[in-house]
Amino acid sequence: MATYVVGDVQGCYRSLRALVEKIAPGKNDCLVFAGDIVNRGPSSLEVLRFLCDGSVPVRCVLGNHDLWALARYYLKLPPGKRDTLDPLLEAEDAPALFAWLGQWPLAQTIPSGVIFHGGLHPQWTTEQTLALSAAVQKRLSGGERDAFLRRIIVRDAPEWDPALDALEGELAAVRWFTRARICDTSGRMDAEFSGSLEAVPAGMLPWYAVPGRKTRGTRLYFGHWAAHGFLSNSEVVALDTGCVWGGSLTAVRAEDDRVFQVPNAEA
Ligand SMILES: [Mn+2]
Repeated sequence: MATYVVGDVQGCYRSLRALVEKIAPGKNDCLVFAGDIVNRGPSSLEVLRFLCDGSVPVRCVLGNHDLWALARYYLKLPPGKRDTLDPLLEAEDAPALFAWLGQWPLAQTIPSGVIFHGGLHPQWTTEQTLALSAAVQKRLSGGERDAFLRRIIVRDAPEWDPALDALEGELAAVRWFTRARICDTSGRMDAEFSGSLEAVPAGMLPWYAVPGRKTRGTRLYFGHWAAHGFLSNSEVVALDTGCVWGGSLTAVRAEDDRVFQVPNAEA
């Protein structure tokens, strides 16, 4: 009954298969993906088919690229720069694959903590984090899905504020869950920065390092920040090791922190 938490796959199917072979999960084990399972890499279609086919028990949280893929499919949008989603969008089983992808929340509980793709606002409690994720999951599974996706991709979400109404609050939450890396001590995020820890500008810090962060005490697992690199301590586990950029694909076993890692196997 082990839980393996896996970093950003981004369409790297051969690397994913190599990692799963290394883990050799039993049928009572579960792989939990930290989001961005598709795009940029060569084989998003094969990745989704593999995760969807039920041979390995899988759970996911959505990343920015997953939301972008959902938006491209349901809103019939043209490709963004460096998109590699066309074979997936044009597949005959695309309806089932996108229905599967669109079912996942932005954050979920695993036995040792909480997993999400990007970051959490320092003022959110763990309970509030899961409630915001559930609200967005509901929005994405209902009649407002397309209108909500359209708002997400124009990237006009406000800064998080507890006084925001439900819709604006959920949009601010999506931005945090899927795009956060750094912010200032008041929780204003810079969603464009993607550099290393050494390159974090003065006055900014990793979202998890903000003093007084209210999720302290819950172990947090996240991806999205390839230049950050792997980190595992009592508070956070950073899982994006840049597989799609020629790095490696990493998983951590929640029960004992054992690390499983394979080099990029796409070429
Ligand atoms: Mn990402």
